Amino acid sequence: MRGIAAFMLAIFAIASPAIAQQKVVNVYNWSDYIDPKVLEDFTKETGIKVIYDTYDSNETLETKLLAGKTDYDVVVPSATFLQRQIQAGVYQKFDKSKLINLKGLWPEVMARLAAYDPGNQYAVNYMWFTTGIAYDVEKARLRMGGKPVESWETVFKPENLRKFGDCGVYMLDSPEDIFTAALKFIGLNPDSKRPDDIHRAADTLLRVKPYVKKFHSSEYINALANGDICLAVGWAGDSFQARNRAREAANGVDINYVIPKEGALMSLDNLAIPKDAPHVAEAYAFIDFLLRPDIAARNTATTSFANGVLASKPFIEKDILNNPSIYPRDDALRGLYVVTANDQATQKIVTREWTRVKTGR
Ligand code: N2P
Repeated sequence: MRGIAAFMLAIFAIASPAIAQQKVVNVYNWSDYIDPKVLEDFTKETGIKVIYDTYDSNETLETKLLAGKTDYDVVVPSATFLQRQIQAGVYQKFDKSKLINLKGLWPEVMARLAAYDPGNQYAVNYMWFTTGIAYDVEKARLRMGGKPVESWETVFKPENLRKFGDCGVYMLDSPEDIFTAALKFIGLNPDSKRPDDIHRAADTLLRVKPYVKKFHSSEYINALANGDICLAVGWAGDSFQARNRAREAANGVDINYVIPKEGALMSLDNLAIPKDAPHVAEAYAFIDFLLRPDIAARNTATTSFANGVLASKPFIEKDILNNPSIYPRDDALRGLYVVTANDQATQKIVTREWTRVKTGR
């Protein structure tokens, strides 16, 4: 008996280094941006453990990527940031033979992404979406005298936003999303890089700032769902997550989201592998798993964001697929605007002006 025990122990001693070396992938993604069960299923199928960390701003991701080695294997930059980061040498080119599910990608979406990543060499689209206005249907009705929320005027005219001051307004803590909307509202090019224009966008915001409770890019989901706020400039999927959370809580809060009639920013969030990623094979396995049509559909079902896999459409529930604020129809798509990457000098001005908006200095 003792002999067998000793033998078993010896076997364990030999086997344990293999256990300690379990394969892992380090993923850094936006918060509220995946079905958590997808991560479990990936590990079940591949044996690769996912070490998962989240952020809620491109600036946070960029600061880490530019500071040097991160240990991340998969990150999810928005297209404009991706473009600047590609130029900074942050990413490795894809070996497309390692991604069999590339075939299901959405050609139009990848073509839009190619404006930032020519030839689609460094990234594939994960989700795409608009930045618009989320609001509490009943509280907005009372404050708008029955008129619909449909215009950036609700947000950027002080006399309008003022009416929402008492029930709470949040805005994304993201100059790209907010300055471009303000530029559109004042009739300037949302993609303007002119310092004067950026300054005017900041001034527009400073006029409505007294009615903004917080600039934050993830807390608005729960704040809307709980009834703590009644209006947010936010992202489409997050806004519908707020609606779903309120419905689950059956708390009487009804949230809607609108793409303003003047147009809205369309953004693309994309999967990329940093140049110094320690687990490249696992990164490919993870990205390929996310591109599997049934998996992409599950992530859309959980997050209410449109994904970049055209082949996932048959797996997506009709109420999401037919929601034009999530999957805009062709005519609405034409009304959306896109922006290009800021060079470093412009980005500095944007950061300075954004700080002026948030701190008043
Ligand atoms: C996820 C938000 C992702 C959209 N909650 C902004 N990149």
